[in-house]
Amino acid sequence: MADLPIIERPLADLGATTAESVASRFADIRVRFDQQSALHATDPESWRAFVLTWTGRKSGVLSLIADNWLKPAPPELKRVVGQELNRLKTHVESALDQRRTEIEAAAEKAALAREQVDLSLPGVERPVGTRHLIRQTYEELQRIFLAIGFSVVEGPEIETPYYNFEALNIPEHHPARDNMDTFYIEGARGGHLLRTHTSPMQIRTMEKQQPPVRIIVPGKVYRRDNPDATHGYMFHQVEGLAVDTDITFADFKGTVEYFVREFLGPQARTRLRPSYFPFTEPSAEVDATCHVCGGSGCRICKFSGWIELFGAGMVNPAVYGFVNYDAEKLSGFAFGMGVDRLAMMKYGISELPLLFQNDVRFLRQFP
Ligand code: 2U9
Repeated sequence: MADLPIIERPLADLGATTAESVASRFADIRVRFDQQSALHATDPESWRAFVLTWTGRKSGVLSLIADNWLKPAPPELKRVVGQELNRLKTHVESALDQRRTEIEAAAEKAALAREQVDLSLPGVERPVGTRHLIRQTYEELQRIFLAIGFSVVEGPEIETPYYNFEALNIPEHHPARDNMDTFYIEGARGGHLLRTHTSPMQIRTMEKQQPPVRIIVPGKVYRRDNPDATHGYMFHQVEGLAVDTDITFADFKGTVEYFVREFLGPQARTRLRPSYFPFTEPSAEVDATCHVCGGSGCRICKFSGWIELFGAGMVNPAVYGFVNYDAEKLSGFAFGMGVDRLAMMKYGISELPLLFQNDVRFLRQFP
């Protein structure tokens, strides 16, 4: 690339037999170098090639001059050629150094420019997503109960009939046991099942812990329901249990009212409607004034003014027998909430499947 044929031949062939003529040969080389460096200085790629051309160990110009001019130079010229070559080397290397720093500086500047963030430019919106509504609702329920001394325990989704039914006072032949509602794993009724509520974990906790007990148990539960607008075969529950030596119905009612005010706002009023659950006695459905119409009646509350929130009741003493708790000395209350249902109610969602279809157009509405 240097197209410097003269360096292929010894100085003698070029008639450079005096110090002056040697110096002028070298001056030609230097001029050529300066010309070429100016030519190749623009883009890093050709510059690298240019550097190699001049400083290449094997066939670089400087090496060729050393091989063809210095080595064969007659003794009387050796020192002159040597000096000239060193001066040329110094010139070439300092020029290359200076150029390299300029190039690196330019590359650095270009990189900086490339990286330069023009803060005035609008940022690139990276959709970060949000916590799922079920998660948001669950965390709100957790906040409400942790604030009054409840702790959170979680348990296995695969349970035994004993913990999912028997220990909860749901005797053999109780309709809830019907495999209509329950997913049995080994097919045989005696086999394991997918829990239909998180209550088994309350039993497991009482087996391991002496009273007082104040826990909430969140988690997925499974029921063999035909999916429709408000039912799915898997949904999320939060159940709660408080057992101690002096818990009264008033404590139960007070806790329920505290929850409703925290969850729906201080204006929400509570109503307890008698109900039945095998594991609570007395049992109640807890209603709250409709959060849409404030109780005056609207489409959401089917013009009743009331919205059914969750089920609850005083723990049925029969349950204590399964966990060696002394029913004479202890009393407690429990509740069970469908988190999906509460989320739909709170965020005005009419279709349960919307919560699980991962349609960002839907999910994006709830920051
Ligand atoms: C023990 C003792 C009592 C948990 C309770 C309910 C009432 C209830 C339903 C609400 C909506 C299930 O998700 S849902 O379909 N649950 O209404 N659950 S009392 O009572 C217990 C639990 C454990 C040891």
